[in-house]
Amino acid sequence: MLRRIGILAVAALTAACLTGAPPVTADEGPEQIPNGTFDTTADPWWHTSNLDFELSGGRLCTNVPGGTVNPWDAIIGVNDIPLVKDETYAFSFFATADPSKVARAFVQLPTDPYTQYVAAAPEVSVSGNTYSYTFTSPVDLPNAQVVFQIGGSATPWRFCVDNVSLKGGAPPEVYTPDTGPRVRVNQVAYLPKGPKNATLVTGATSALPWQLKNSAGAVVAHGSTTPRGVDDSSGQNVHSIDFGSYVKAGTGYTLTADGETSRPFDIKPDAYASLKLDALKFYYTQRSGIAIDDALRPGYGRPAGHVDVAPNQGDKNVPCQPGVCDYRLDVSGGWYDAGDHGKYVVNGGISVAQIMSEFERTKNAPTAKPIGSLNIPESGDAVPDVLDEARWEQEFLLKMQRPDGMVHHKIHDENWTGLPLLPHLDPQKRELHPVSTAATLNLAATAAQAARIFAPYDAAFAAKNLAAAKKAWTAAKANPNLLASPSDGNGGGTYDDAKVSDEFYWAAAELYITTGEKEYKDFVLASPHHTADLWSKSGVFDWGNVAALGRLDLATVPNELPGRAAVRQSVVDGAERYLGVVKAHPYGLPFDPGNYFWGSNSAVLNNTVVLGAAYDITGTVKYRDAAIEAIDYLLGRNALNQSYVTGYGEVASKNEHSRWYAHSLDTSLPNPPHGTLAGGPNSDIQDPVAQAKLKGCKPQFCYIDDIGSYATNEEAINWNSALSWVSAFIADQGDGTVKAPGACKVTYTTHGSWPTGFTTQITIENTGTKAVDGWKLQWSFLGGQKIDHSWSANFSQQAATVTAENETWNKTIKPGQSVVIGYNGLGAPGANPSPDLITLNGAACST
Ligand code: 9MR
Repeated sequence: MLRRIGILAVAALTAACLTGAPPVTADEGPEQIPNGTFDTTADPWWHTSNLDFELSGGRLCTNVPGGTVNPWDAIIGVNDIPLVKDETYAFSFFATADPSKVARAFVQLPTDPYTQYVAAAPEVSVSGNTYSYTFTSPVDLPNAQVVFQIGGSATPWRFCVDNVSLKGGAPPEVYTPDTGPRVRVNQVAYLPKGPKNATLVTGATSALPWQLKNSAGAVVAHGSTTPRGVDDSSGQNVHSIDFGSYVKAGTGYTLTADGETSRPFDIKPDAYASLKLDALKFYYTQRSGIAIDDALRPGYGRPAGHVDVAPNQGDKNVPCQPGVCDYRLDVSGGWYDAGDHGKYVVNGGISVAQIMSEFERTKNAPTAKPIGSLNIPESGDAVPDVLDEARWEQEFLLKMQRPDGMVHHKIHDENWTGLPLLPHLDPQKRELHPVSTAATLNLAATAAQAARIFAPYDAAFAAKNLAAAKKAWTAAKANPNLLASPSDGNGGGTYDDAKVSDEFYWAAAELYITTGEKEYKDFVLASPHHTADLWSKSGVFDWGNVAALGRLDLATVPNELPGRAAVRQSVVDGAERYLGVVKAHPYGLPFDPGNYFWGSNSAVLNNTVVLGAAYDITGTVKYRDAAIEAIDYLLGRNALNQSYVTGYGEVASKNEHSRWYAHSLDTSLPNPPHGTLAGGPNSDIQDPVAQAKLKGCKPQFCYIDDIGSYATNEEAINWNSALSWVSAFIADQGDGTVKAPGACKVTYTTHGSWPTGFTTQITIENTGTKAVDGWKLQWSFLGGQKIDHSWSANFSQQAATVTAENETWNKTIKPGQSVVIGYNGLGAPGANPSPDLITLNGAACST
């Protein structure tokens, strides 16, 4: 097939020379493939002896025999392609497969070890597609090879290829992001009664006027900017704008300053209700081991991944890496970690913990509201959907535990695969990697948490988790320093962690909260992490630093730890630190690490969790407002003027790195679902796309919405869990009106307990100035406790949550007066602390 691209490229080059303007980009550089169009000949292409060439319809075709084992058992290729170090290349080709198959396309070293400079594994269809990749060559090499590996199929098939192109050898292009208007806002919405802040990029050093306009263009508020100087995170001179005094709801507002008008935004009550759900719905389409039902996620249906159906080798009977073990495990299920098909216990651990904490917050935080339907296969059962989703992962984590209690660190492909590649089409061998102390303690922590949370819904599952948690704890103590290897990174991430004392602390904290047992209490109190300052400006916690997960739960989940008031106060101290960072930052985020790092967006969110938790503990509105302000950064108030959440904001990330949401590589695949968070700016730019485009970037600019940029633009389960927690927190603030505490004091005293039960007396005092006329008292048990027999109120129970409503005779509580009620409860395994949160007619009482 004749191509006109060469002529276009010459035209582009000429235009560039004439204007003296932009340097050539990789795909305008010289063509390096000697004959990629196969118009009259296949020369100088070669094939392995089991293939032959046929020129058919302007394409190069070959009939691939069945019965080969490895991809490299059948190859077509071309030699002697020159590569120049640090230069950027665009590699592309058109291919068809009949029947459709995954083919491998590599630009590589021609001899052992066949180092691949670009490796793609597109799923090639009968009608065919064009596949395009860019990479920066790490070497000077006169004789690289371009090969298509097409072996490994049990049955015969036909492969055709055309327009094979490798262009480049020109200097890397200078990439300039389109950052739009210089007024930066949250492009989704501000809450009517919440904070409203924006940032103006300008050369001006003194205050400038700003105007807020409604959708009709009328000015509804105005004021002056505050000059903030040069911001280190962006290198920009900026001003901040505070328009929080404007409280009227509406859509299509804009903010104008310095002759620039922002992208439009809303001021809207309940603006975060859909993000709260979408951020969690993300997990269903990350599931492994189950077909994704297109009726539940239109456009996202796909066959089950890794269930032992060819070409998958499956997760139901997985061997270890050679020499690591001699058994096999069924480790099917769980969530895929990110854009890859790996499953890693330490990252699954933090993710499922954070989602369970989001649920647990609904039992303990005054403003928290139920989470609602996620439209998953389990919707409609007796368990909240958020817990059904968490259980999908927790069941997988349990499967990673060996009989001796130790837990395998990870399971993934033997070798890295290319993009795109749907989960059910991954042909790689799956392998278990060695057990580690960190993975074992992740299971101890999450299983302990699951044991208390699932107790009211499924006592057997709760008991199974508690047993697994205790066994993991004992095993970790016996093997306290089995570390995952930092070099075990072929085919999957390493998730190596040289320090596990924080994992010990987190596991002990969860085991203590759930059981109340002395061993765990003593461990928590003796751990240096218990009193350490955890509130780093860069990031409070991540998959490798988990002490704050323990500290936050000790502070926010009821327990009787000695010195608990100091634990709660330490979270407030942390929030005070992050509040200071928000106030000092002209972009208003609680994150100030100097250079940004991989997954920075999740660090912004996890620091925000501390602000939210402090508000839950104290009701102090400045912490809540800082948490609400923090989300502005992720939704557009940033140097790039874009939202990092797919489907949210005028200009938003949509090409996150994923093997199955790979729309930009194969238009028959979808983009990531709405509510998917991108990893975010990363100064270390470890991938070839980022290296080609972003060299020398200031931290906030180290991001590109390109599917190839896994270091800045991947999606991941631990990042969406942070988004889920924070978006739920903000959604629960409704229109931003501060919820007043109740004028009541409740004394909740468990007078006695025996092996199967306990007895509790509750005094409700009206501390206000008006009579209470009719009341409903509510609290939640920690675990599986049940009301048995009660007096002086009408008791009912829904899972862990108890409601006690007045009798006719004690309906009225006059100011200063009290009512006493009580009950006998049925005991359940584990601790039975007094609740932190007791509400009277929906408002929190002091306890
Ligand atoms: O989130 C991980 C980040 O902290 C590491 O710096 C990075 C490199 O090791 O790996 C990230 O995790 C990736 C994992 O290794 C493989 N699956 C995708 C994860 C997100 O990019």
